[in-house]
Amino acid sequence: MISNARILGMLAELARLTALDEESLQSFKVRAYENAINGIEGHPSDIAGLGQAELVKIKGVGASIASKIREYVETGKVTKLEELAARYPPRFVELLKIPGLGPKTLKTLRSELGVEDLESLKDAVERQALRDLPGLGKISEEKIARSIERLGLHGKDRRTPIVEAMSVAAGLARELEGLPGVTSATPAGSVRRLAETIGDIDIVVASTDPLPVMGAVAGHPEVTEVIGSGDTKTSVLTRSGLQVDVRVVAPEQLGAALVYFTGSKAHNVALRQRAIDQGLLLSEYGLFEGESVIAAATEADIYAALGLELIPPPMRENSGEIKAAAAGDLPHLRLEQIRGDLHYHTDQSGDGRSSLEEMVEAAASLGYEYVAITDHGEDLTINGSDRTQMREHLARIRKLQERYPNLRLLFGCELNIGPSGTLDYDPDFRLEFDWCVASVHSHFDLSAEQQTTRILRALADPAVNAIGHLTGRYIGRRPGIELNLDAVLEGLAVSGVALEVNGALDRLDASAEVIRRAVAQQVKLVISTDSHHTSDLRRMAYGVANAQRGWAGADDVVNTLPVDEFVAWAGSRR
Ligand code: DGT
Ligand code: CA
Ligand code: CA
Ligand code: ZN
Repeated sequence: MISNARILGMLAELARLTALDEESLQSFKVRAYENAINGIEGHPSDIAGLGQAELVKIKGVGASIASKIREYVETGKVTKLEELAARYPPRFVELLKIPGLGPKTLKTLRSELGVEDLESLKDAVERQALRDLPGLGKISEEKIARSIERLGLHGKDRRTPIVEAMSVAAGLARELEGLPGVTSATPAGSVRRLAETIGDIDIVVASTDPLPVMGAVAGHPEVTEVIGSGDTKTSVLTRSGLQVDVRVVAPEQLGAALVYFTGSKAHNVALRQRAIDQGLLLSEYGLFEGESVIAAATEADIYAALGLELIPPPMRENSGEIKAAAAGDLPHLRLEQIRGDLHYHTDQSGDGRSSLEEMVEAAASLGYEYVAITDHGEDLTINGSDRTQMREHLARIRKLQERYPNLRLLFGCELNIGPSGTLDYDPDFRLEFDWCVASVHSHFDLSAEQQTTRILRALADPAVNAIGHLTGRYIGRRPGIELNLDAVLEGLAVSGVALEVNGALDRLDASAEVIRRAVAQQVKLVISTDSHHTSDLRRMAYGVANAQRGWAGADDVVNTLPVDEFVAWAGSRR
């Protein structure tokens, strides 16, 4: 069965190529694809089995898109997409990721300078050929040159941001799980450890029958090239240029294979040494004493046989976790311990895509005890709400609260931190909110000193409970603001303002490194999804994983608190 994720990938590709073709990211057709994507993301079940008439009932899906979905499900292809892909090969489309290069500019570069891929673009930049083209100039040329460097798009060590790799890995694993003989398919390697960027995707499949898995991977419609294949291992390249290694292992050896292929390599080496010190041998097939198997089926068995607590994958970087696990000192944090989400937009925000009612229902269905609705404040002009709008919004939240006796709705706001650390509204109005997260959304180029002063001033405000996405980075696309981190962490620790662990995979902000330093300085953390759509709620799992990667335990995380304690804590600075 074709997953919704794959259909969404097909539509996103259509949107991207159509934008290129029509030289506009805003054309009617592009928006139609985006609306369909929104609608399908919100759809609760698989849509591959739906007919034309049922498909058009999904919000945002019209007749033309519905028939493309049917074509894709029935034939594995979409004629329109094939046509566009022939004119715009992946190596050309990839250039769209470079900030400053829109569809219009790209078309000009292609027709005027023969730019077809990154190599020819770099040549053109080096020849200083861009500056003489209409609409470009010297400044744009330099900006594009810097973007190319920053993206690291060139060469063999090109790494892919986790947000892209995760969706490919998770989608493929889900499809492989549907094959005969397969008992599980798990993304391993750096994806499972939640590294920020990914070299290649590794998937470990447990099955009694490797053959159908090998066939499905090599013949996958997203695969453009098979790099290598054997009885139990296949390596392929996807349409977007990602390498995927799939390995099939016997179900009774799954634990050993997962430990091995999850890595990191440095963690494996240290683990193997520990085995040797105990007179044992650890391999991808199991933990052995001579010829006999000591442990192999589960990861927990292997770690236990080595005298260790089970180490969560995000911590497996050989940075002290083996020693801590041996001493029983690992921090403990599980997704199930999270009792509420505290960064949460509705369509009250210009960029929110689900209604208040939908968002609250989604939080309730996860069993949360509390949720803070944090739509943008008035300073974010297109997206924000003024006082009157916020008061009306509050009235709707209070009314809705009556229907949810077991879910506390907090009236919140995402305040915008201005360039000098000022916040939206005035001090009294800000205190009307139950919960505020304050974040940077602009002025990324100020000096580290200015940014530090800016954040410290914002967190001194008594209405502020947390600092959202601390650096404002987008992994692989935009570097974060520079900061004096020690000063900021100390400010947080002293004021009792929490540091947000933002679960959006393109942000992962604060980074694991910053989280680890924050935990060491006893800064409180809040793990949030920054949801703009009901389908974003699943980011909580990534937030928890990144907090684990930063060695956070449940005690460090305020949204593990029961509702009354949490509300008391949130109000304590007011
Ligand atoms: P990546 O792909 O560069 O983002 O990073 P990983 O960690 O996914 O590395 P990858 O794909 O080369 O290998 C997957 C896992 O396989 C790795 O995390 C640990 C294991 N592995 C690979 N090569 C070695 C090795 O030479 N020795 C040991 N002990 N383990 C290895
Ligand atoms: Ca890998
Ligand atoms: Ca690999
Ligand atoms: Zn937000």
